[in-house]
Amino acid sequence: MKRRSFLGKTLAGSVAALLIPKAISAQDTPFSNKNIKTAKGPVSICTWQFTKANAAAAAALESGSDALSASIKAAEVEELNEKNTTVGYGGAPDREGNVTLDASVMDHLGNCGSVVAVENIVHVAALARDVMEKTPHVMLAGEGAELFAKSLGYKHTELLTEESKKSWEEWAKNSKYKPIINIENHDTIGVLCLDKEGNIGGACSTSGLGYKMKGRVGDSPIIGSGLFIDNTIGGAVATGMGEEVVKTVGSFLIVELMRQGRSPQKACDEAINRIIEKQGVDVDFQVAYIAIDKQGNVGSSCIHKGFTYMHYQNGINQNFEVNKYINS
Ligand code: SD4
Repeated sequence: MKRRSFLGKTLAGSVAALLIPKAISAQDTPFSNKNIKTAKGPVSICTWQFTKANAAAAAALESGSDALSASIKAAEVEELNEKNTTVGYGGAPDREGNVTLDASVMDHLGNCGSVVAVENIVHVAALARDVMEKTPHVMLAGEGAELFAKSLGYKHTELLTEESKKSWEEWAKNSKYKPIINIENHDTIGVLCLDKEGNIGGACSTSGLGYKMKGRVGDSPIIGSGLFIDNTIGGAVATGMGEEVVKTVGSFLIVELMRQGRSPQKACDEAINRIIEKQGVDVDFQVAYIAIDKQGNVGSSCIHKGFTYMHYQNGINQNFEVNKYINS
């Protein structure tokens, strides 16, 4: 059997090892649900260095918000951030110049909702929740999702900013279609929260691949791929090349591996390993996962160096760099 070694995380700042999230010391012993003790304080984690977004989730959790509402608060920060070209307003368009957004949410009861290829609506994570709560369905796509949003009073917003239009026009000069998600060009927000009640909820929001084919859908709105939560076990969320996440049903896989006794860290490593085993280590795309268990232990793994995530607990909101996965 191959021994997988993962170099763990180094703090992006110069904070002592004591502050490293518990994932590193998490045990890999199988556990039975009745023995689970939840973390003392609430925990929120999110992909990338979205400090403000994670702080928004943390503030909500500290004031008693449920995990799903807090996760959506974090997603909303990035959906409004026009500098983030992979989420919401200012997101990169498809190759025809249309910005289309994907999002999903899941709560502690196992309910979920998602929206796919939505235009003209900024807050698609909240919209995914509305699909979950106000319709008998799980997914709404395209125009139907937009009409539903408008029927609820969501405002019409032109999502293509001057800046992203300029970049797209530049790209369109050659319109070379090579959709690659590497280290530099993606910033999807995936959030997982553990609230004061010990419940887990999460959200994921993205504009997907920049200059994608019209109609292309990634992993983010696919429950089990971009996001999955089982409140008795934990949750996971993905960022990176969605096609590879979908092929391995990554987030569901991580939660199931945690159910079998793996720590969030080992479960994330294994999900990355499933991709690398098929594709080799020299792939030019990036995939990264973050995961949390019922006790508040967290883990994260990615194919290439360059991925970071935010972790909040007990008043400390920090960014952690994840070393690239090493299979030895
Ligand atoms: C997708 N996973 O649509 C998303 C892209 C992404 O940061 O994560 N970008 O495939």
